[in-house]
Parts: sequence; structure tokens; C-alpha cells
Amino acid sequence: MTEPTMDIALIGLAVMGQNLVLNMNDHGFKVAVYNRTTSVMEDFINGSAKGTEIRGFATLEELVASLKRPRRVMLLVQAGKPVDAVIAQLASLLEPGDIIIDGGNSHFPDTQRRYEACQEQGLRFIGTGVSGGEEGARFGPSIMPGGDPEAWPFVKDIFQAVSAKAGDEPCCDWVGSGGAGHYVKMIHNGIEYGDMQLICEAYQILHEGLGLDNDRLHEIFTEWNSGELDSYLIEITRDIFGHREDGQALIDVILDTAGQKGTGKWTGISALDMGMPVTLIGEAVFARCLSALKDERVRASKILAGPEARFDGDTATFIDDVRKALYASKIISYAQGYMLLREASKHYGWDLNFGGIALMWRGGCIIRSVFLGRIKEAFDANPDLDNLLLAPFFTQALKDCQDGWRRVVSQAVQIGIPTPAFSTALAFYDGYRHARLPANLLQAQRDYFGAHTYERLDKPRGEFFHTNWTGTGGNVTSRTYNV
Ligand code: NBP
Repeated sequence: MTEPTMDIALIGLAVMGQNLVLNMNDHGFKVAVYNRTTSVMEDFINGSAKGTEIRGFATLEELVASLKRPRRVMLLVQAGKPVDAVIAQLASLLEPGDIIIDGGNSHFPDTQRRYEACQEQGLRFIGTGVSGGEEGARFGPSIMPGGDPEAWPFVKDIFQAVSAKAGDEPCCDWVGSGGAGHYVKMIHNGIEYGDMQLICEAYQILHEGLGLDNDRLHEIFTEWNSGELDSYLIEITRDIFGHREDGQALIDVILDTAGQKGTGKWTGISALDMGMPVTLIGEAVFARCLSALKDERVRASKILAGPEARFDGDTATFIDDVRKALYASKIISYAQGYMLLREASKHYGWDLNFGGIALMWRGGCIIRSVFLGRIKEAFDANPDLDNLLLAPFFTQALKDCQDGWRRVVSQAVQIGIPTPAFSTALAFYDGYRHARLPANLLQAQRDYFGAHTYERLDKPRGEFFHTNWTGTGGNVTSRTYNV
């Protein structure tokens, strides 16, 4: 019988699993590993894990038997059915109080369901977002754990040791119960979609609109990365523009159809479910969908006309305007993401710590940036902040950027370059800062054709009115005001 000396087990030795295990080993934790295909485990043990404290097991029985109690078993297998399959296998081997951690990109309702099912069996379940890809897993990812709060004290030391650090602070803290960890990871990924789309729009304007080449784009992104836009995604974009193969800029030969794995779509669906206007992430998802229609677009490009107008302004000024448009739109995107987090927190009873989430995203993950430090400061200064846009720092930043931002959106419209994310961000800004929107007319229309009733400015809220608009309608009102 194997002596139970191992601190934690990890199942699933693909790219994320192997790197996270090596990271845990670096921090002094004894990790037991298992992989469905045993040869993968053996190659790992005899390869990059050689000479470490990591131990491999060919069966789940042996793996579980090697663990100290309460047993901690982390899964980094493909999201979806494989997670349920592994949990089912583990359930009969574990004892009440043992902990199962799913570190994959699971959808939060699945995590909620697994948490409840494990609870019924006396097991403690954690669903945790892990962001940062291969390098993050190896040297410090952002980790967003949620699930059974009783399990947190047993994994806190390991997770906070291996996570990225922002200054001295770990980019990992307890997010909330049930599916909260995977929800926050989902929003992270949605925001990542938005950030990437904004950068792509800046690229198209600068490249196609202004005719700038990759060397100039490399310089511009180098400069941007030293200011308020300083972030991982701007940094890798700078490097992409500088990357050549056989003298050819690689970016110029990459097919323009974007893939997606679904987390952006899930964010959009959740936004619709919660009734939150997370328009920028929605546009980012649709922009990927449009990009995927490559053959159709190629055919349409030969038929549909664009404007005659070409950019004829001052290039240097306009480049700075694009920077402002990017920065302002990014503020809007994060504000929208936080609106959704706030609503979900209320809806699911998670009591999310918004400043803590900004800190978790501050390092290790794909959206890491200097900017997230500003968000953390805004929530530290006022944890009950209604909206990020109302934090003085961001209110001022939007004020400083808005003229340039408007010039970019209107110029893009004039010269026929699509900027769905820049444009929707600006439309949201203008909508959010309007005390009065044209929904009075909308309510009148709804009442006209469906007797859905309306409230009046000159009467108390909650009092509903119906008008017989045509003189031929009846006095019966619909009970579906919110449909
Ligand atoms: P993959 O998502 O490619 O999953 C491969 C692993 O799942 C292998 O170890 C495979 O075992 C195992 N597996 C499968 Br598939 N079906 C299984 C089953 N029925 N029972 C047991 N094991 C099974 O690995 P990854 O790219 O390392 O990602 C792991 C998780 O982390 C995923 O949820 C992913 O979405 C998430 N994630 C990935 C990244 C990234 O950059 N790759 C970043 C952040 C999060 P086998 O060797 O026997 O086939």
C-alpha cells in the first residue's frame, strides 16, 4: 500500500496540467499525477518531471491512496463530459470531506450542478478558473476559485503560492460559492474577447485606413504599451507586428477567420439573461462570427460598394485619437463586464468582491494590465460604486478621450472601416449619460399595439396607465409589462 504522503493530485496531463504540476512542485508541494492515457503520464514523469518530487500513478485507486487527508484532487481535463466522467470515477474512491477541484474552462451552471451533486455525497467541490495559458500555468496563473467555501482553507496555500503576484499580492482569492469562480472566469474571457476586438479595430484603421505598415504598427504598439494601455495583449500585438518568417511579416499571411471556444458567447447569453447591456463583448463575439464567413465576404467584396472617401487628416494626430478610442472603449467594456458581475452577484447570492476580482486579473492572465490596478483602486475607494464610469479616475479619462474617440468613430464611418466595438462603446456611453432616452416612445408603441401599459413622469413610479390610442381598443390591459 502506498504511504499517503502526497499533498495534492492532478488528473489530466495535457498542456495546462503538466505546467501547473511543475509550478506546484517548484513551490514545494508533493504532487501525484494521473492521466487517462498512461503513456502520457509516463512520458511526463520520465521527461520534464524527472528529478522532481512529482509521482505518477497508472490507476486512480493508487493515486487516491497516495494522498494525505483531506484528499485534494484537481482535474485539468477537457471541459464538458470528461469532467463528469472523472468525478464519477473519483466519487467511489474518495471519503466525505475530500475535495475535488475542477480547474478547466467549465461552464458555470455545470459547476453549480457538480457542486450540489458532490455536496450530496459529502464531497467538497471547487470550480476554479485558471487563466494565463501554458506560460501562466507554469510560472503563475490567475486563479479564480469558487464552490464550497469549507474547502477553501485546504487549498488556499497551494493556490496562492502558485498563482501570479501583483506586487506582493497573489492573483488568487476566494470568489464565492457554487459556480462563482467559473462565472468570473467566463467574464474574464468575455472581456478578453472585447480587448482583442478593440485592438483589431485599431489595427484595421491604422493599417487599412492610414496605410501604416507593420514596422510602424510595431512602433505604435511599443509606445502604447508604455502608457495607460500597458497590458499583455498590447505587448503581444507589438511582437506580432515585428514577427517575420523568411523576410515576410507573418501577420500578412494569416487567414482572417477567427475561431472561438464559447466563453464569449456564454458571457453574451448571461448578459441577455441578466438584462445587462454588455454590448461590447456581444459585438466582439459577432465580429468573430462575421470573420468566419470568409468565402461569403470575398464574394460580397466584389459586389457591394463602399464610400469614395479616403483619410486625409493629420496622421500623427489621428494615431493618438485611435489610442484614445481604444482606451475609452476599453473602459466601457470593463464597466459593462462589472455591471454584469454585479447583477449576477445579486441574482445568484454570491457577494462578489469586485476589487478582489480586479486584483485576480491584475497578473498572470490574458487581460492583465496596469489598467486593472485602477479598477482595484476605484473599488477600494468605494466598494459600493454604482458603475466604474462614475469613479472619478474613469470619468476624467473618458472626458479626456472622448473628442478623439468621436473623431475615430466618425472617420471610420466616412471611410467605410467597420468598428463595431469602438462604435457600440461610444453609443453605450452616450446612452448611459442620457437622463432621458426615447423609450417613452417605445412604451407608447407597446401600449398602442399590445396594451402593455406605461408609467408617467408626472405620476409616482409603479402606477401604470393604458390609453385607448385608436378609440376602438378596449380597456383591458396586458399583464406582461416586461415582455
Ligand atoms: P485539453 O482540454 O486538451 O484536455 C486534454 C486532457 O483531458 C488530456 O489529459 C486527456 O487525457 C483528458 N481527457 C479527455 Br480529452 N477526456 C477524458 C476522460 N473522459 N477522462 C479522463 N481524461 C480525459 O487540455 P488543456 O489544453 O491542458 O486544458 C485543460 C483544461 O484547462 C480545459 O478545460 C481547458 O479549456 C482549460 N484551459 C486551457 C487553457 C490553454 O491555454 N490550453 C487555458 C486556460 C484553461 P488523454 O491524454 O487520455 O486524452
